[in-house]
Amino acid sequence: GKPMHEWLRFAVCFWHTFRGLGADMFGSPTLDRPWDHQSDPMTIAKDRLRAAFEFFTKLGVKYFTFHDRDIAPEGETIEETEKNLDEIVQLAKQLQKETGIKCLWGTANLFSHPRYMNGAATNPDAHVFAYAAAQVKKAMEVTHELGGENYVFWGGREGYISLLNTDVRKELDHLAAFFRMAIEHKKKIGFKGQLLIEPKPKEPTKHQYDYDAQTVMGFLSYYGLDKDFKLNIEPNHTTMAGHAYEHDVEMCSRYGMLGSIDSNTGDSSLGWDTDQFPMNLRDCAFLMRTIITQGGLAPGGLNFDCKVRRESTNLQDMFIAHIGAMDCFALALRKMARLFEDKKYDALVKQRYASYDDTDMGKKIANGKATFEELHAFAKKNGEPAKTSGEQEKYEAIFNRYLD
Ligand code: 3MF
Ligand code: MG
Ligand code: MG
Repeated sequence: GKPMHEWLRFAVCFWHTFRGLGADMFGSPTLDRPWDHQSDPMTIAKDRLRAAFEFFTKLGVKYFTFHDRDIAPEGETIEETEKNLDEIVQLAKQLQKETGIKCLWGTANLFSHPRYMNGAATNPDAHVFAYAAAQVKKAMEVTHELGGENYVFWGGREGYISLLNTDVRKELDHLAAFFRMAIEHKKKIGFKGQLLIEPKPKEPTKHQYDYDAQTVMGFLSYYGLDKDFKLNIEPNHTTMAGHAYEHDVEMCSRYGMLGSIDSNTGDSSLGWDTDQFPMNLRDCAFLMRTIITQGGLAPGGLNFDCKVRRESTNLQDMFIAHIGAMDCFALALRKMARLFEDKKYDALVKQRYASYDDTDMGKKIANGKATFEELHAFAKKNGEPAKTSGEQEKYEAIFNRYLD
C-alpha cells in the first residue's frame, strides 16, 4: 500500500557525517574536511551547515538529525551559547526553505562537556542538573523551530562508575523529574513532536541507567511516563547489552513503544559501539520485518547514526556509505514485503499458537479467566502434551528463502 519512501524515512546525522574526523581512542583525526578550513568557529559552523544541506540534497535524503553542539559552538556563558545557536538556526531555517529538507529530530549533547563528567540529570550536584535542564529547554525550542518531528534523549553520562558512591534510587528519581519537566515544557511551547529515549548499556559510563529497551520501558511505566515517551533503538547498542541485533527493536515494538531507529550495524563480537553503516541484508530484513508488522515508523525514521571509517579520506566515501545502506534497506523492504504478501510465514507462526486461539481452555487462559485448579484438572485429564519438532530450524530455513 504505502510508497517505498514512507517505509524508509531515512535521515543523515550531523555529528558523524559533518563533525566526525576519524579520531578514535588510539588515533588522532585522519579526515580533512573542507568546511572546517576557516578559523572563526561561527564561520566554520555556517560553512559546515551549508555543506551539510548540499550533501542532503545531492543524496536525496529528506531528513537530518542533530545535537545542539554539533551545529553551533558553545560560548562562555549560556547567553552566548544561545545566541550562537539562534544565529545558526536562522541559517538552517533558510536552507530548509530552499531545499525542502526536514528535521527528523534534535537533541542536546549532555555528554561531551567536562561539567557532565558525573552525569547530567543524574548528577549529584543540583547546579549541574539545572545546567542540563537549561540546555535541554533550549534544544527543545530549537528543534521545535526547525520543525523537528521528534526529540531524543540519550543519557550517555546517566549512570554510575561505582555503586559505593552512588545513590541509584535518588538518581533515577531525579531522571524521572527531569523527564517530567521536559513533558511540561513540550506542552508549554506547543511542540507536537514525539519524545524518545535511546537506550545504551555502557560507553562512556560503566553502567548506564537506560540499559536496554526493557529496562527503559520498566523505568517509564514505574514513573508513569510511558504515555509520553517512545524509544529510539540503535541495534549496535542492543548487541552491546548482550542481545541479538534485532532484539530491542522487536521488544519495544510489541509493546507499542518503538518510535525510531538509529540504524547502524554493530559487531556483536566487539564490546563497543562501532557505528558502521548497515550493509547486511539479514540485519536490515529483521528490522524491516518489525517495521512492517507495526505499520511503519512515522513520525520516527531510519537515522544513520553511522560513521565512515578513519581511512575514508575521500569525500565520495560519505556518499557511497549512505547510498549502500539505503540500498540495503530498500532491498530488505522488497524481500520482507514478499514475506508478508505470501502470508505463508504468518500462517506458520499463527499455527504455533493455535492452542491459545482455537481451543476453549487456551482462550480461557489468554483472557485471564482460568484458575490453577482448573488447569490442574485439565492437565490430569488430558495427560502428556503432544511433542513438537523441527521448530526453530523450520522457521529460519523458510525465512532464509525470502532473502534469496
Ligand atoms: C551514542 C549515540 C548517540 C545518540 C545521540 C542522539 C552520539 O552511542 O548513539 O550519538 O544517538 O546522542 O540521541
Ligand atoms: Mg545513536
Ligand atoms: Mg551509538
